[in-house]
Amino acid sequence: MDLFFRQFFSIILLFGTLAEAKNYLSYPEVGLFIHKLATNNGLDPIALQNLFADVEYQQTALSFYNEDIKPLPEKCRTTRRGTVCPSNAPWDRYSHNLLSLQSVQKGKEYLLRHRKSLDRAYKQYGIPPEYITAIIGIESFYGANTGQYPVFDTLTTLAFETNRRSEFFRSELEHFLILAHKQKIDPKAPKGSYAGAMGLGQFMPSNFKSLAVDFDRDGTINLDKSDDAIGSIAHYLRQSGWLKGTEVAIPAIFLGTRFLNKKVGYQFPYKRNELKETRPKRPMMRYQGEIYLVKLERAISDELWYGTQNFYAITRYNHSDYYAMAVFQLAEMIANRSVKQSSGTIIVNGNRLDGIINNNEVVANDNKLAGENLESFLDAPVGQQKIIIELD
Ligand SMILES: [Ca+2]
Repeated sequence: MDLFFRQFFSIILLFGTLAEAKNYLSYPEVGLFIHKLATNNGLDPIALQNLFADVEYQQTALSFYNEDIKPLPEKCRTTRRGTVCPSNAPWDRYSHNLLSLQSVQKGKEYLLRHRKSLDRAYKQYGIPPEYITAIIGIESFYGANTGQYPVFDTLTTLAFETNRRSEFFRSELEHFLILAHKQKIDPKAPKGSYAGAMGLGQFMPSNFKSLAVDFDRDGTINLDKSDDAIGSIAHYLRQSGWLKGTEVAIPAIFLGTRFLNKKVGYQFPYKRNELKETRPKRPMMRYQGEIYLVKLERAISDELWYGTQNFYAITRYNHSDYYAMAVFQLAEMIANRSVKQSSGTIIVNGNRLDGIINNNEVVANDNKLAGENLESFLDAPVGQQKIIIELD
């Protein structure tokens, strides 16, 4: 699994068909790569040379992993109230399409349609149906788009052109060619995402062997079919340490507009007593383990969340905090639980402050508040703070 910025999908559709033939045999690393596969895995070097001599260079796929190429901004639209431009803040941009009303609605329909298989996966692996559904929704829009990119050409482009994940993609290309050799399929045939991932859950070639399961027991693993995809995603999350019946993320409070006090993300687990500057908005009922701070950069201020071990498990599917947060929020919305907070007013000791509550955190424009009240605010037991939040 890798990054799937579905909000850039329109760009893919725009440029996805533009392909340029390229001979990768002129790259010295490709010669070594072929030699290694022939020597270690018994693949035919002549067949491999023919493959690499004629590759459709995948420029759009590459743009997602080479930061010099920026995605096109979304267009503003004119309404009766004036011109409305979408927020260009990182989380707003990332989540815009992934968490659309349409995506939530399709998710509810998918969950109902595949209830039996999803319930069986929950019994066997402990992963709630809405989470498996949300992953299928984000990865392939519930099976409607499993990718139109030629997997071999895409992985070759990403493996040998300059980009930040080229080493990863070189390993995936190796897995892919060995898989094709063993299953006796033409490497040029499979289609996938711009990262070379395949099926409803967008499994990368390296994950097939150890994590994909034949959940409908028909003798083959077909990740283009819902049953096998559902079982395989559940198996993947279970193997990544998912704890049955435990929260995934809860909103947290901090004072100020930007959270800069601590390192954030799945790489940095914290014990509860290390988190003095923040406070969960409600008690965590079923989880005592380490906490991951998840920061969502939004237009006016940052949102902060506490992620649990289950949040971390989702990042094993795709190594991105935003990805895991999108899965969490989509799953919760599919299950009719709210992840959004209201805007409102802050009242401190009876005084109305010029501030906003942007989603899940208190934001005050009055800096005095931070100096005078932050400690007592955060040290008070939940529900007894002197700051009263009025929600509209
Ligand atoms: Ca099967």
